[in-house]
Amino acid sequence: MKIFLGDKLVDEKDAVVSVFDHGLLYGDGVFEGIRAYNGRVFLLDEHIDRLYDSAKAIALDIPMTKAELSKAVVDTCKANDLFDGYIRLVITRGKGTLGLNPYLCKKAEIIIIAAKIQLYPQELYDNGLKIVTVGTVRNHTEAINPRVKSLNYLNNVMAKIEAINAGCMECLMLNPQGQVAEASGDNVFAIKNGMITTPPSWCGALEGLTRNKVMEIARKEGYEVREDVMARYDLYVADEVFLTGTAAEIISVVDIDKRMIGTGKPGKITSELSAIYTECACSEGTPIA
Ligand code: PXG
Repeated sequence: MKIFLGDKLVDEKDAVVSVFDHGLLYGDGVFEGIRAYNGRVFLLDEHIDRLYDSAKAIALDIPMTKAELSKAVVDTCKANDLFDGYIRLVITRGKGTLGLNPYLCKKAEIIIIAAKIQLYPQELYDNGLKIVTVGTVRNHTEAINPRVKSLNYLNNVMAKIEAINAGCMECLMLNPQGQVAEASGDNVFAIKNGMITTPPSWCGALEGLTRNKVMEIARKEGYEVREDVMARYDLYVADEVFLTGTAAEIISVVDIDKRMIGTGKPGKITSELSAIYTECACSEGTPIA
């Protein structure tokens, strides 16, 4: 496998970073998870824009232009003959000292891995996911804003641990006010009487690109779509609940905290949106070859 590291493609065995890299020492950095479908990188410009916004929010200078970085992503796919897969784009603060001070890190490190991902088995797409609310509260927006896709994912990892310990593969995270934020690695939507609702990002959700695409598709299909404060109650009594993410795509939730959602089967509107999403993903994007 070829990995993009710093400013060039190298063999996987040579793709090593310093133990003094602040990405490792402090989770100091930002990242994107990107998908390629059918020889195209889906939503590449949107991912690059979000990455630069995340970097700006943590005062991290990415030592490349957006155009150069986009080209590096496409080149990494090409070098690995990856036309369908998952791309992890990571920017760390770079090599520094053992102290926190990020200003002592001379140059941010750029890492691009083009590989495969499968989060959930097909069975769960067919039958839906069971989730629980976890005690780990989503980061306060003035601690680390969840809109920053940072390398510091312990908040999400702690939530995931609780989910798995409870026999679930995903979970529901609330913000410090007790409002619905998102799942550990996905955004959450509810549908009630044909109205589609998802929490606004200020409630502690990453502004997911799958989320944005699904909102765009749903509006085009004539559905009313709102970003609104949500309580767990709104999810419990919804007709349909689903999660969205680059890796997971769209997956139905059929059980939350032992409340059956809707009929207990993936819902009609979710399936309709999911089919259109797949169509878009397979036909739009930046060509690799
Ligand atoms: N919320 C969070 C906290 C995420 O990490 C999403 C929402 C969905 O955003 P996009 O832009 O992908 O629609 C994410 C991204 C995993 C894993 O292993 C999940 C993500 C990233 C990295 C790993 O579950 N999801």
